[in-house]
Amino acid sequence: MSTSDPKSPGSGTSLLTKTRPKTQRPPLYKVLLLNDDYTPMEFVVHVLERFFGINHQQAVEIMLTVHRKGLAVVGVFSFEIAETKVTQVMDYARRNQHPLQCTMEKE
Ligand code: TYC
Repeated sequence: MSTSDPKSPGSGTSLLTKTRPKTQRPPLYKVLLLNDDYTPMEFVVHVLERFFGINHQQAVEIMLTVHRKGLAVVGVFSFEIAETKVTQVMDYARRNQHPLQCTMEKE
C-alpha cells in the first residue's frame, strides 16, 4: 500500500486518500452435522474425533448439541476440505450402516 506524503512537493493539502488493496479471501464453508434418531451417540463422538481432530470432551459436547438442537457446525473450511470431510463422514456412516447426515453450507 502507498499513501502520498503530505510533505512532498505538490501535495500541499491535508486531504489524504488511503488506497485499500482488495485482498482476495477464499470463501469458507461450514460443515454441519445433523441429528437423527438412530445413529449411536458413541459413533458420532468417534466421527468428530476421527475426521475433525476434535478431542473427546469437545466431541461429546458437540454431539450433545446436535442431539438437542438438531444440528451444529463442526468446522469451517475451504470448499475442497469441506467437501472432503462431508464425503468421508457420509462414506464412513454408510459403511457402518448409520443414517448420520453431514452437509456443507457457504458461510
Ligand atoms: N440422536 C441420536 C441418539 O439419540 C444421537 C445423535 C447425535 C445422532 C448427533 C446424530 O449427528 C448426530 N442416538
